[in-house]
Amino acid sequence: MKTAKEWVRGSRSLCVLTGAGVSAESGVPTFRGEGGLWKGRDPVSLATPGAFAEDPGGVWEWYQWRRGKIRGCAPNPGHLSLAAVEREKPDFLLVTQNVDGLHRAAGSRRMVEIHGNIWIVRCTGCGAERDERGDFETLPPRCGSCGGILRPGVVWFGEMLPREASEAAAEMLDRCEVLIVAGTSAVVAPASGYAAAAKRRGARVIEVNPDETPISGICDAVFRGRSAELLPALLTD
Ligand code: BJW
Ligand code: ZN
Repeated sequence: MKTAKEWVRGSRSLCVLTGAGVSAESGVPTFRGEGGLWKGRDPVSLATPGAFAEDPGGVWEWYQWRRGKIRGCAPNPGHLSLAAVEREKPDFLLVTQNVDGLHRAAGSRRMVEIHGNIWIVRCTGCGAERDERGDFETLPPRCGSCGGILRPGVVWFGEMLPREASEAAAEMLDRCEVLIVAGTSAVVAPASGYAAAAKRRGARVIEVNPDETPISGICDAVFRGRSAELLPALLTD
């Protein structure tokens, strides 16, 4: 831990990739593993354009359940330590796969949400987007201007990542000296390749996760445990 802290402290350019595990201790369910099921369905099978086309109301029901859960969740010390370290680094980017908005709530600003945000709704008819935190009268909700079906502003399997966010992430992976990968199972592309990309460019890669993942083997340091404890220990304590 002492050496890894020195890498982090000594870096001018720091990138952090986060996944659902970082919000686990805030009470947000992860996708894979224990407690991941929703009404007996695999959440990953719901995060597809096909599932939405077939049953938009059912998929929205899942998103409403998640939005309800997230509404009651607050950032944990892991989120807060990331917001704090951002203020100390000349070059910093937080790349999150999370859609829950907890990094922003914690104060992170130099951040990209590569899988979108669960509070954004987008019209499948006219493309209009807005931040909508309230409930809907009907599911699926409809667009006020064109009557089209609204969808959550997230990225499903088979869809492209938001261009600006993925470009910012790619540029940062090219130049960062240290990459911390926290709370992700590292199985979903393209984020699953970010550790290898940074490593090829000479960055030190540090993993924070209670479990082994497909990227563990290429990491320069691995910390097995919870991010709400380990991120503050690594970044700010
Ligand atoms: C803790 C902890 C604690 C627990 N502290 N840690 C074949 C067909 C079609 C597509 C593909 C294909 N083969 C490959 C693809 C590409 C596809 C992909 O990767 N699929 C693989 C799964 C096979 N990717 C895409 O489609 C992406 N787009 C793309 O690539 O475009 C180009 C392209 C298009 C078409 C074909 C080919 C290329 C888009 C991916 C979008 C992912 N979307 C989701 C849903 C978002 C919306 C929503 O929230 O509903 O994003 S899926 C879901 O997984 C979500 C997450 O962001 C993402 C990653 O999950 P994450 O964050 O890693 O969470 P978990 O639950 O998996 O892991 C939690 C971890 O935390 C675990 O490791 C725990 O140990 C740990 N943990 N407690 C620290 N306290
Ligand atoms: Zn519309």
